[in-house]
Amino acid sequence: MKNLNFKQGLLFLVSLVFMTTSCKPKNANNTISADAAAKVYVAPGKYDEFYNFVSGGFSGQMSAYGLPSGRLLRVIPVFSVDPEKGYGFSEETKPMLNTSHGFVPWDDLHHVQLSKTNGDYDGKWVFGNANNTPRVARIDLKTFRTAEIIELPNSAGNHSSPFLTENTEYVVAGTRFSVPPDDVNGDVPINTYKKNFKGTLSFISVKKEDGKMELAFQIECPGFNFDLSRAGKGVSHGWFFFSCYNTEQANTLLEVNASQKDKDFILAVNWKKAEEYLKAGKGKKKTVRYAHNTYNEKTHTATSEIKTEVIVLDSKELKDLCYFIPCPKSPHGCDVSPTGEYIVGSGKLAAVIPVFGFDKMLKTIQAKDFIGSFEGIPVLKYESVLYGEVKKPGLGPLHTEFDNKGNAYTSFFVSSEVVKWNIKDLKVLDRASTYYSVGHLTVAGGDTKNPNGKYLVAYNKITKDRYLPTGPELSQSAQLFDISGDKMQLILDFPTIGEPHYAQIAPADLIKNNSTKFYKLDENKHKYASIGEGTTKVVREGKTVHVYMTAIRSHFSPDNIEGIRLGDDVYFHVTNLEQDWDVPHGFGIKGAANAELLIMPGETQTLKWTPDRVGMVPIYCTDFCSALHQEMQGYVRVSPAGSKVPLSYSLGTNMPKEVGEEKQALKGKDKK
Ligand code: K7E
Ligand code: CUA
Repeated sequence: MKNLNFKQGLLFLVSLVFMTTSCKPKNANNTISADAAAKVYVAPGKYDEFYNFVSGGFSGQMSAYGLPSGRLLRVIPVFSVDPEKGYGFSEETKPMLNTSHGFVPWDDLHHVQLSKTNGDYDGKWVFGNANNTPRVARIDLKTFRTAEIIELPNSAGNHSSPFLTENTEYVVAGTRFSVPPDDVNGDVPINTYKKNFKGTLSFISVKKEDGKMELAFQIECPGFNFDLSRAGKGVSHGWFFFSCYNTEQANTLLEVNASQKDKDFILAVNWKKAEEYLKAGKGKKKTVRYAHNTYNEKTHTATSEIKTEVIVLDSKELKDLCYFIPCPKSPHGCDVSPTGEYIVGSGKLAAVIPVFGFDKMLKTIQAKDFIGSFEGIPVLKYESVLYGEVKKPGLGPLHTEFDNKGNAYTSFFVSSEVVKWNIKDLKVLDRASTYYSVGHLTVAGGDTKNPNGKYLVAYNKITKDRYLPTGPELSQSAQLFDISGDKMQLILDFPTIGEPHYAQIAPADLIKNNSTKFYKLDENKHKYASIGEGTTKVVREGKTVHVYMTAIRSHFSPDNIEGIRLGDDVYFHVTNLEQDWDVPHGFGIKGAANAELLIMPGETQTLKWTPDRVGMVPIYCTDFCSALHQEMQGYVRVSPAGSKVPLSYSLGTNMPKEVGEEKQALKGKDKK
């Protein structure tokens, strides 16, 4: 090798590698990929075994995939407008995106949580968080639509959210950014963080029957960054755990200044105790402003209400409510094992994974084994609460989920891998590379009392070289692992919508049979619904025109409208008269500055249109609905302001004169 130059050396190496690979049994690779392919193959016409609900990150949406196929089933619009569904464009859905700041058309959704009963998914709802303008949404899994959104006052950057207690008693949300509370003057110097900034935890109650959310109470905590959280379950039911960083309380260059301390905290909150304090009237009413938006399925219309009050419990004054558990190096994930016995903190910069014992925590509290207090909250002794540390797990631990065999799986961003370890003896059992830089991971049922195991999905941040290039931005990626054996096996890559953070996997059987197939026309209580073509009409109220329109294969009623004038605002209220599964109609009108509509069977949706010129304006159905879909069209005639053209509308009767005359001639009546 001595006299080989660099290039030759490289060639030599390459050919060596080539030789070794080509010496392998010819179809070793094929066997592995054939095996993997068989595992993810869902034959045409067959359903997937699981639903995978995936957060869309900066897209503000959520999406539903089938597993193991990785097929995208639906993007569910939540915190961003969605032209595919008309969400945030139709008059009915606009109020869903209303906030105390007005209409917010785009947010950032990081975490999804399926509703639970007795610690297991019940298939009713899935919740999501808006990170930017703090909100929590509830999506109904009968319709896969956002049914409710509640804004959170005293919060900024709703990251530690939405996490649920084991019977969906509460959806909990911790603020990422601490800020001065809403009811005090926030016009203070930024460097008064320590004095003026507070961290707020919100507890949203969820009604068992219909999922209706209310902001039950908030707990005011010291000013830190709250990052993630999990409810206790089983033995630890009644408690909530939040990871905190920036306990240094830095207000600038956090990258350096919030990484000073050896340990930050996990905040343990006794929410049963909070309920007692609330009952005893220990909460203080605070004046705030937040929007609470609800979609009504009978009127097919959302309403937005601004609320002005919240009850706040003060962690400084109320004893036995909050405790700090020291946790190494800026913890991110904070996950609770299926039995509720263990709390796993994942310090982004730590070399170990600390596992805390819930019973040890209780004993430490009882023995008052504190190392001090922070703004009135006792700080427990790390060694006393610690069950043990997972040694040399990897670099940059982020999140942990659990299987049904007593194992935990932690994602490592920096070393780009998933590491499997045993909860009891804390030994590392297996590691699998991800491509690349995994953030969240999820195991089927991985945060429940009874995980399904079987599959794990890693959600990766960087995907250079995994897919065909698509310009400067590449698709984010999910990677599916079979975890049923001792070793994790990568069996599928699939691209995702937006940037996935957390996701959950639920058995399809929990959800699929409850799916709404269409809305019943006789239950349609929309103010402008037309139940049947006989009730369609066009009504002028000054400069506002309401078009009561219907759509059925394959025409609109009416399909000829005249007498619209410049200066009018026209509202097309289109009712889809179909009563069958999967027969939506669309509605588009030339020049509509707002949007189009997509109307589900039995539903009424409204498009506001303001004509901007005189002339002939076509309308048509945008969703291919029958062999004569292309015939599903009509015209609106726009006349100048002040025109004398009378308002008229019709379907099938507005014929040319000659045709009319011919018809009459055929009947033998000659009027001439
Ligand atoms: Cu780790 Cu926002 Cu849950 Cu992303 S967060 S990865
Ligand atoms: Cu209706 Cu196409």
